[in-house]
Amino acid sequence: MKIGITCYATYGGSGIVGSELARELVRLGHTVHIIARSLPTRLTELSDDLQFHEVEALNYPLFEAPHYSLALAVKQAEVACREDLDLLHVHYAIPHSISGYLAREMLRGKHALPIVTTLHGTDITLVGSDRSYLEVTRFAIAASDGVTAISKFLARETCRQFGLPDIRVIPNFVDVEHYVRREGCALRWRLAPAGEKLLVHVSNFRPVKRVLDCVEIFSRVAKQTPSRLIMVGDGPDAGAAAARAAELGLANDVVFVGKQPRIGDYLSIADVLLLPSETESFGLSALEAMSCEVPVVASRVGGLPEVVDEGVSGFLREVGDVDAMADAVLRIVTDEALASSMGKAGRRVAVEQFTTERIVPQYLDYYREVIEAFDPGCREPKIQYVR
Ligand code: GMT
Repeated sequence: MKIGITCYATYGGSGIVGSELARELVRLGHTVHIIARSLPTRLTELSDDLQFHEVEALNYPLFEAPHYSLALAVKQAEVACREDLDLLHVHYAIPHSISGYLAREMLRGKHALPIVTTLHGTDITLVGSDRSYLEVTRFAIAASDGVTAISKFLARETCRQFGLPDIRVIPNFVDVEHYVRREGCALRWRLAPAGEKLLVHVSNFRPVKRVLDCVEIFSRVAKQTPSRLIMVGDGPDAGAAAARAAELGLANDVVFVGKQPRIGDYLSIADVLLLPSETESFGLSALEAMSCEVPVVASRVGGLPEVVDEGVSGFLREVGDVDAMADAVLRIVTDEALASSMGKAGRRVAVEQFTTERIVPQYLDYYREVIEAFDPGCREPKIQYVR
C-alpha cells in the first residue's frame, strides 16, 4: 500500500507512534509518505519507500500566526495525488483530522483518499473537550472514514463525550528488540557513580505530566536511600521542576538531560520509571520502560491500568499522592527480588501483548477494511453520532 502519515514532529507520544508505525510499514514492504511540519525526531533513515514532505505555511502580516492546518491540507492533497496514496492516516485529531478532511474534499472526483484518524489522548481529554474545539473535534471524528483509539479508556471516553457508537482500539506498541535491559553500561556509571538507585521520568514536561510531583516523590525517596532522579525531555514545566529541586537542596541529584533522541538508553538502565500524570490515555513511556524490565510507579488514571498491572509490573497510586508514590518506589528499590519480579512481569506483558509485530498488522487490516468500504461519491458523514 501507499500510505500518507501526518503526525506532530516534536516530542510527544503521538509523533513517536506515527514514526514507529511508518518505519514498520516500510519494513513490511509498504511505501510511506510522512507529511508534517518537520521531520519527526525518531525518523532519521529516509529512503525511496519512506519519504518526508515538509509543510511550509506562509506567514502573511495579516495573519496572527501561519495557517498550519490549511497548508497541511494542501500538502496532503498534493502528495496524495502525486504519489497515488491509497489512504491518509492522521495522528492526533486537532487539526490533522480536519486538514485530512479538507484534502479529501479538495480531491473529490480526482483521487479517492480515505482518512483514518488515530486519537491519542489530550486531543480528546483536554483539547477536544474544551468548548473552543469540541464541535470541530466531533465533526473531524464523524467525517473520518475510520477512527482508532490507543486504549480502551480513550475509546470509551471519546464515545461518551461525542455520542459515538464505538471506536476501534489499536493499542500502542514497542520494539522489544530495541527496548531491552542493559546492565553495567557507561551511562549508568556516569549517572550513578556511587551505585545510587536511578529513578527516571520521560515526558514533554507539560502540566498534565505533573513533573513537580516527580521531584516531590524523589525528595522523599532520597531521604531513605541513595538515589538520583533523571529527567528526560523538556517543556514548559522543566524550569519549575529544576527550581523546586534546588529549593529542596537536591540540585545535584536531580539531573535534567533535556530532549534525547535515544530514550531507550535511559530506560534500559533505570530502577524505576515515574509517571505521576494528571491524565494518561496510554503511557507509552511506561510500556517502553516495561520492555526494559523497569517497574513503573504511576497514577491510577486513564489507560495506565491497561498497561501497568498493579502490584505485578508496578504500582498505581492516586493522582498527586506523592507520599504513596514515594512509598511504592521505596518498596521497589529496597527489595531486589520484588524489583526483579516486577521487571520481568513488565517485560512479559510487553512481549506478549504489545509488540510491533503484533499491533502493526492490526493497522494494516484496518486500512484494508476502510479502503474497501470507501465510497468516493458519498458526502454523508462516515460515522454517526448522537448529540
Ligand atoms: O499529551 C501528551 O502528553 C502528548 C500526547 C501526544 O499525542 O503526543 O500523548 C498521548 O499519546 C501518547 C501516544 O499514544 C500516549 O502514550 C499518551 O498517554 C498520551 N498522553 C496523554 O493522554 C496525556
